[in-house]
Amino acid sequence: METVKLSLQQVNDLAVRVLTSNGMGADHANAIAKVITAGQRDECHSHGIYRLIVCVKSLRDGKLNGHARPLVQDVSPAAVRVNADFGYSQLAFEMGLPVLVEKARTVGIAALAINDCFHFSALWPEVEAIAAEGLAALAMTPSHSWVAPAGGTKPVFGTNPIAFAWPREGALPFVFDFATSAIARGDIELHRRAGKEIPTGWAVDAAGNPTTNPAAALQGAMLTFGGHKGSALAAMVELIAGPLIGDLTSLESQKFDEGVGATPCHGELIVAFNPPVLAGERAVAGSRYAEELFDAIVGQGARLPSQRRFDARARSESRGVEVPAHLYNDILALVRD
Ligand code: NDP
Ligand code: PYC
Repeated sequence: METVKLSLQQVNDLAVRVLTSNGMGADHANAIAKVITAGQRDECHSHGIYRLIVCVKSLRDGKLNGHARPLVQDVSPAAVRVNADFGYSQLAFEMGLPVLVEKARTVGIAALAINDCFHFSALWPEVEAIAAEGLAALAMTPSHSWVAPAGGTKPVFGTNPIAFAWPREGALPFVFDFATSAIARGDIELHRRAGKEIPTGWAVDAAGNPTTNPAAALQGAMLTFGGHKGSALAAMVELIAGPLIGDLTSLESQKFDEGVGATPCHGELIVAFNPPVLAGERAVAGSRYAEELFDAIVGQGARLPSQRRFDARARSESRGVEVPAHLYNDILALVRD
């Protein structure tokens, strides 16, 4: 496959150029470029520069507010809300983060609810940003109704990711971040672009039959990971990152879209935990037990989640990234002069 080599700065500059030339405000474009560059750097291809295609579509279709002014509301000693004003979620997260961190440091546990946001990104940049402050973090968000419940064949849930980070002294944090569907929808879209089949178990076609055809999967229903267990977790994400914070489920987000095919628009829930407050004088022992847990995992040859990503990060930071030439050309074609 023909590829184009780019430095991380070039990826960032390209993302800003694509977004601002399509009418997005520079503050939003910079915040989005940061997470897209991080996705490409960490070889999370479903949430790297490929996402610019969907971002531009959403901007051009006029549903999204490219100049949104997020509003931060201090709701209670342990809760902050940011209304994203129907813009993308990144700027709202950046504005809510310091308030969330301050509250979690004081109270021990605090929640950031983001409302009315268009959401396309991976969640690990957010939980990692919280872990960098010495806090543990959990984040969840719905999407559009693309995923069938276990035992069914019709889409109800979003791909509903759950991300978690645990801060570690002198080491990169423990982080996982996965969709509650068998795979992110973006990965199925990338298979379709590349003309590759998908594995069985990811989706059914519109008639409810198992399929390995990505286009049929996108028109049918995706499946949850882990059968009824992933299905219950997907329902939990719908509830606590939807109605609990006064926002839409994936079914409602799909209706709001009105067939446009824009990025899903709904809410996001992010919770931060401060171990020294919650564990008190047991916090030092707690950190030791956590390290023993990680040692017991890697000590038998298993790997920690995010290790692949961190290895990719180190490579990309020294050598830059390789982007498929057809994807690079499609993205360049989005620039409006
Ligand atoms: P994957 O199935 O690729 O990976 C999920 C997690 O499992 C990662 O933390 C990964 O670490 C880890 N992992 C994978 N293999 C192993 C292994 N052998 N041992 C230990 N850990 C492992 O992710 P998904 O396709 O489910 O999701 C991809 C991304 O899509 C996520 O970042 C998610 O936030 C995003 N997404 C966003 C949505 C949104 O609405 N905004 C919706 C759905 C998904 P590693 O990365 O190091 O391999
Ligand atoms: O890949 O499933 C996905 C996804 C949905 C919204 C953003 N990413």
